Amino acid sequence: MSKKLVNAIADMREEEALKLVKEMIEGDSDPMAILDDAREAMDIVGKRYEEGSYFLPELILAGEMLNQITDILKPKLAKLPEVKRHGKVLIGTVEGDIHDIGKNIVTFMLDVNGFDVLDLGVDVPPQKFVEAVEDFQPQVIGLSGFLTLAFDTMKETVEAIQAAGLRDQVKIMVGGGQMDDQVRAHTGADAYGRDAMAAVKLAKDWIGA
Ligand code: B12
Repeated sequence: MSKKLVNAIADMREEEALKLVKEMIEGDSDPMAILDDAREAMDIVGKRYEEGSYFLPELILAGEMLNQITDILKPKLAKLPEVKRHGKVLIGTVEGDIHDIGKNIVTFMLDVNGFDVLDLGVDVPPQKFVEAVEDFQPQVIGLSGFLTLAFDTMKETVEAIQAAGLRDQVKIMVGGGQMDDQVRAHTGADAYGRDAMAAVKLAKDWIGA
C-alpha cells in the first residue's frame, strides 16, 4: 500500500496523485493494488464529507481523479491473456444512484476477461433491467450502487425480475461502496462482490468459464 498515494488523493493533491500513479505503474506496481489505495483514499474523502470538512466540490474532484487514475491503469489491467467470450453480463447502477466509477471498472474488467457486457448506465429503473434481460438474455446481472437508498432499489429490481418470470434464468450479483453480504440478503440477490475481480470470479463460477 502506498500511504503517499492515499494521502495525495485524500488531500486533493491531484497533480501529485497522478504523477505517483504513473511512477508506480512504470515501476511495475500491481494495478489492482493501486486501485485498492484509491478505494482507501475514497473512504477518507467520504468520511471528511460526512464530518463536514469536505463538500460536494471535493467529492467531484475525487471522482475526477479516480476516473483519470482508472484511465492510466486500464492498459495494464487489459494485459491479461485473452480471451474467448464466456457469456453475457448485464450491468447498471440502480435507480436513484448516479455513482458509476466502480461500475465502470467492473464493466471494463468483465470485458477484458472475456464477457459480453451490456452496461445500462446510471439511475436505471427496475423495468429497464427487466426489458434488457428479455432482449439481451444475459446469464448474469450486476447491480451497482453506492448510496444506502440503492439497497431498496436493488431489492425492487430483483423483485421486478422475479415478477417478470425471469429470475430463474439469471444469477444476480450486487456491489458498490456501502454494500456487504447483509445488504445482499436484503436485496434477494445471489452474491455480493467486493471489487471488480470478485465480480469476474462470480461470473466465471456461474457461467462455468
Ligand atoms: C466520487 C463520489 C461521488 C461522485 C461520483 C462520480 C461518479 N461518476 O461516480 C459525485 C460527486 C457525483 C457524487 C455524488 C453524490 N454522492 Co457520492 N461519493 C463519492 C465517493 C467519494 C467515491 C465513490 C467512488 O467512486 N469510489 C471508488 C470506486 C472505485 O469504489 P469501489 O467501492 O472500490 O468500487 C469497487 C466496488 O464497489 C465494486 N463494485 C462496484 N459496483 C459493483 C457492482 C457489482 C455487481 C460488483 C460485484 C462489484 C461492484 O467494484 C469496484 C471496482 O473494484 C464516495 C465515498 C466512498 N467511500 O465511496 C461518496 C459517497 C458514495 N457519496 C455520497 C453522497 C451522499 C453523495 C450525494 C448524495 C451528495 C449530494 N449531496 O449530492 C451525491 C449522490 C448523487 C446520486 N443520486 O447518486 C455518500 C453516500 C452516503 C450514503 N450512506 O448513502 C458517500 C459514501 C460519501 C459519504 N461518506 O458521505 N459522489
